[in-house]
Amino acid sequence: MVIGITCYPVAGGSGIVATELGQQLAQRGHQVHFISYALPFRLDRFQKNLFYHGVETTSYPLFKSPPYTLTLAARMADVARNFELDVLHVHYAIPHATCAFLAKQLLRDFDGKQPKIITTLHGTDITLVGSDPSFYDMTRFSINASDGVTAVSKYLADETHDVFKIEKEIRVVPNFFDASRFKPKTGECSREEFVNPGEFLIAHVSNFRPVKRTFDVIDIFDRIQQQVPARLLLIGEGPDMILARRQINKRGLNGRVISLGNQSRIEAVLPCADLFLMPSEEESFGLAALEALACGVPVIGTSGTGLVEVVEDGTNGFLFPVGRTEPMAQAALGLLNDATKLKLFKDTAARCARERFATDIIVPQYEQYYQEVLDAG
Ligand code: GMT
Repeated sequence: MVIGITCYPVAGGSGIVATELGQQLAQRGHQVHFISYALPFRLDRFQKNLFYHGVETTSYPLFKSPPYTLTLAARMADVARNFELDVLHVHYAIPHATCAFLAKQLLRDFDGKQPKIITTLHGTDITLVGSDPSFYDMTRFSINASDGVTAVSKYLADETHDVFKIEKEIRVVPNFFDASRFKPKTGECSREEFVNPGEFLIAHVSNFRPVKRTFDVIDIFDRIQQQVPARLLLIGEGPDMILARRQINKRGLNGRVISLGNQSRIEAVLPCADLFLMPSEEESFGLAALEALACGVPVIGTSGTGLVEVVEDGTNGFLFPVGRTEPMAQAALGLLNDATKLKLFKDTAARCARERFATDIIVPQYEQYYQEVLDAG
């Protein structure tokens, strides 16, 4: 198939899933065309069958901000015309599903192949952004106008049906990881780079937005390090990072926190960690948690979110209601203080992740869905 993919190119779950999917599809012989304003974050090396089409963002004094939505739609139509796309797969409803609809309108007079539009919902496009009253109608319209819609968890599909009163089927295709890269022992980095002998390494990866509850991460870690020697490894960047640093200073934790910023290859670092913290307010899936599990790192996170579909509570991690940092820290300590249990959780984490979410299980689900949408005419 010839597949167009549009996503946000910056570090963030939806862009990462789109990029990994494009790479996997290209490996499986499809021709994949990325259309975005910058080269996606993890698309950092040449690969056969993979192409990139940049979108210009032209500024003009009259525009409050450059109308990216319009230039993106025009570029989508252009790529569809030139490469005869079978499918245009957009990740994140706003504005990508709307742009795809516009592109389709631009292609109305085109005699060649008309691409099918598939929208994948990732989470904040529905739970936060999409349900903002000013985005509600446009999001609902764009989902309904897509030829096919997928969501990364049942939790998100249900939420979309509820909030947007969508009647069409939303296919659940969970996120996935490349088992040849995300595994417990890669030999790429060693614990000694982060911790002294006898210390534990607690990791957190996010875009440091309020929804991630960075303060809870620090609070859980603080409680842990008061009981056992430990260091906190922070990966990613975002608006709450400055406040987080202040909090770390205030609690006198400076010497115990290591910050690496955005890393395009977290699989090199994650296997060094003992535990992963994801106490988010909202999480449609929790890709970073899955990548941690795949590297053999148990997860402490929040129940009542899509994490319940990823983390097996009591088996490869523990889930608690949002904000319950005390029991989260106690659960972490329960593992760190029991070497046999920690080893069991680590082994189970990697095994469960591989059995349920490896690329060879999930990517064919996307291929099959593309085919179903194409066959539907
Ligand atoms: O987590 C974020 O805020 C980034 C966001 C995105 O779209 O880039 O992530 C969402 O999509 C990821 C990939 O499907 C999911 O794993 C995350 O759970 C989801 N984030 C939220 O729901 C908060």
